[in-house]
Amino acid sequence: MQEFRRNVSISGSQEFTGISLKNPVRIAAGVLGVKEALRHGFKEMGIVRSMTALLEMNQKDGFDCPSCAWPDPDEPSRVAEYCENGAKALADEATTKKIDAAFFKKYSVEELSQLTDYQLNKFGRLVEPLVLKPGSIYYEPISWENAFELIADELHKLNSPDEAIFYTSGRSSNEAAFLYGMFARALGTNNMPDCSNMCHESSGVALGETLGIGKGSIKLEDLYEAEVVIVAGQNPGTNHPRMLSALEKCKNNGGKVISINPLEESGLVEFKNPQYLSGWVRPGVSIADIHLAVNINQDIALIKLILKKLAALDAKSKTVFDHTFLKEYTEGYDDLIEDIAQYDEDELLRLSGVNLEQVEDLVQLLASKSKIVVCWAMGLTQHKNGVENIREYINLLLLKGAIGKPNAGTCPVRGHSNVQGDRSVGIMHFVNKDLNKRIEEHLGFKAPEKEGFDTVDAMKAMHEGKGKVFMCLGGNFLMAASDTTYTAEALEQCELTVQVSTKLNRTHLVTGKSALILPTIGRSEKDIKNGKQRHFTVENSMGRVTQSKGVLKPASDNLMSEPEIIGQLAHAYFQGNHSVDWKSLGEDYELTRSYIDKVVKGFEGTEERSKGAGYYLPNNVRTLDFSMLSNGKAQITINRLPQHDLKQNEFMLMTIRSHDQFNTTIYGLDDRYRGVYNERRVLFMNIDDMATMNLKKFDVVDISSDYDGKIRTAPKFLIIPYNIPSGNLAAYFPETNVLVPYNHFAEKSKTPISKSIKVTVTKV
Ligand SMILES: Nc1nc2c(c(=O)[nH]1)N[C@H]1C(S)=C(S)[C@@H](COP(=O)(O)OP(=O)(O)OC[C@H]3O[C@@H](n4cnc5c(=O)[nH]c(N)nc54)[C@H](O)[C@@H]3O)O[C@H]1N2
Ligand SMILES: Nc1nc2c(c(=O)[nH]1)N[C@H]1C(S)=C(S)[C@@H](COP(=O)(O)OP(=O)(O)OC[C@H]3O[C@@H](n4cnc5c(=O)[nH]c(N)nc54)[C@H](O)[C@@H]3O)O[C@H]1N2
Ligand code: SF4
Ligand SMILES: [Mo]
Repeated sequence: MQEFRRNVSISGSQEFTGISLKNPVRIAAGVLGVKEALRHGFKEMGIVRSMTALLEMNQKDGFDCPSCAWPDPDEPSRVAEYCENGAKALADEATTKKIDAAFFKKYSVEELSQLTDYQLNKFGRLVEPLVLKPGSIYYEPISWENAFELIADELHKLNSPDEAIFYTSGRSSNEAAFLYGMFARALGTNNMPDCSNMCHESSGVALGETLGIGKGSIKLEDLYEAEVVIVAGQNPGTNHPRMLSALEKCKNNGGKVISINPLEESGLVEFKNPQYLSGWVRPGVSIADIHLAVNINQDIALIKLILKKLAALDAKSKTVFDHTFLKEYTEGYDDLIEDIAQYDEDELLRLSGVNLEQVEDLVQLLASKSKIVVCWAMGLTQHKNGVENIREYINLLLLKGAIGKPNAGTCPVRGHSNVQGDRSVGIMHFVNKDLNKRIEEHLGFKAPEKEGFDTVDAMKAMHEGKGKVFMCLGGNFLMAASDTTYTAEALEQCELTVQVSTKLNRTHLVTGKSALILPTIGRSEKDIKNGKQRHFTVENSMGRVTQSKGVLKPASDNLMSEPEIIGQLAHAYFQGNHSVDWKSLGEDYELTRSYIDKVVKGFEGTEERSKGAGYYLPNNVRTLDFSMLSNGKAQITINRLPQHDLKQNEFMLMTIRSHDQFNTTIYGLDDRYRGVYNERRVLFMNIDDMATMNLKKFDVVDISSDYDGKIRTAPKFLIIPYNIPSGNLAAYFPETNVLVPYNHFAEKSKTPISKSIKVTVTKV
């Protein structure tokens, strides 16, 4: 085991917690969902606080749900415009439990690191700024002023601004993200890795290359009357629960829903809508009309098979593909037809692992429909060929002319509630020349023109001692990034690590020589300055910008808002010698918005326009403008079949979320939609594979990966027999991140291969 400067554990306890199995709950939401939501809320924050907050969540004059980025309807219902997991996220943030300096005096980082992530999160909210000094194992209180001075000093000591790295997790507001990104640039670096590097970066790249914008094209309402909605590599019942209401509307209007997923995820199978009274009594509706149990990372084989079959039908009738659309708006059709001709249908079917009749059913359906939406998430992005996966689905949409018209198009379902907004307002490691020009014009400084580090490069730079100050605006970098051991070693190399956070996590415990925790105000809390309540703005998964205003009393009087933290830090660093008045911007969000308005294209008039239902940012796909692409056309692409080269004893492992977690924040130990209770160290396996391996239910195994001759092991997992295609395995993230090699990632997007890790399983 790696030796760390402080004697910390990078996993915490790996003891089993007392598993029990039940039949998976197939009906998502419904009565149980609401009950679960209230149970979590009442327990964590008390009845009054829960009800006050829940009634204002996702309402026009309230706050945006801190959980996922699924959009709210134009006219939110006054009751229950939230879901179970939104309520859990709220309860987790608005908990009345707190950890102060006395707590950290009692428990050292070494002791705390022995606990699980679940235990760490449960302690409650961080309520005062804390410092971990070189050589010490105890956090102690520090004043805000001294904290900013400490960071400014370390930044001044750097040989180059590129030794500083500024990570962002997607929960920050547009205002905070804008200031943060501008501060990094003012300092002189584009080192801005963000959680989307590990998330939808593959989508951004694929969409940018083919359609000219790295975002989806549909609006929420488009789903309601779509004829076919394909949900690929996504588990909405857990991760975007209210999406099921939109899919239900689609079905009520006669639309068909197709699930493409190695797992039959609950919610897509049966769903009860808690918003309607009828949802309390009638049986659940089955959402998915066809479920294709594709093998992990064989979507390209499956879509090629579908395209081949559609092309054969089109060759006869010329009505299956939209030839008028193809001619006018796309490039690459002939090459694609030539390319798919070379594949053997039986081989594609074998690779994809799906059932032929179901493929035929889907082909028949697609042949006659053109209002088609493809929704996807991490099941497509987190593979070596993540970009190509998405491009292949886009091919299907383009061939059908299902782009740039109502009820059709692309829907990458974003993760964190404002991950899309953060990117829009300037959190990016690459250079945008137009943005830089506007920065110079309106903020009066020259932004750097050298590309910065994304997540993978940031890890490498720190590991090599080239990244010395690592600041995180939210998130839990250690547990979110791949290759936990490597990432821990990387963090250790830093002079200073700084976490702007709401809750305790492992990145606070495995740190640079010095470390700071800067506690901040949560989404649901009132952000009051000089007696006036401030609000901020966010962008949802479909590109709509709205306001968000908290309603609860903050966890402590000693919290600082994110924009203010950045403003004060920039002020401490520049000491007033800069073209930007950072301190005022951090305090006055209206002033910040007036700069966003000028500096970021599409945000003009954001102050006024973000009120009420808000406004949509420009989207060239919606107006069929592909002028930014080669020959002004949307691009049909040629994508290769993935090469896995699995050895005989190797399986393909995907690392997924349970129903009781938000990324690295573990709310509880149950995954009731998969029937697992009170344990997270589980490995889902097909029963035939269990028989071949001579394994029984609850046998204990180690999981290992071997990349470039390096063996990485996640020890002690319980075998669970599960309905998963043979050869495929599933386990939870982040416990299995140790297995993901830091240097294996998607081509072009550098998203770690968290959904297709080659592993072996050994009984212990
Ligand atoms: N409650 C809750 N909500 C969340 C989150 C959370 O942790 N908890 N996280 C948020 C974030 S940041 C994100 S990015 C999203 C994540 O949302 P999802 O992407 O839904 O999350 P995952 O659990 O990673 O699920 C991936 C799904 O893809 C499937 N899959 C895996 N590999 C393949 C493949 O090769 N092909 C196909 N077709 N399917 C595959 C898996 O079986 C699984 O159903 O959710 C957001 N919302
Ligand atoms: N193996 C594997 N690895 C993965 C994935 C996977 O599917 N498999 N998914 C990847 C994906 S999609 C993502 S997005 C990343 C997630 O990576 P991150 O965004 O880095 O991780 P989170 O777990 O969302 O961050 C949780 C922490 O954020 C802080 N926080 C919460 N709310 C706020 C707030 O309002 N402000 C501030 N400042 N802090 C706050 C809390 O302290 C909390 O502990 O993980 C990635 N890693
Ligand atoms: S669907 Fe997502 S944004 Fe909407 S209430 Fe649920 S968790 Fe929150
Ligand atoms: Mo994500």
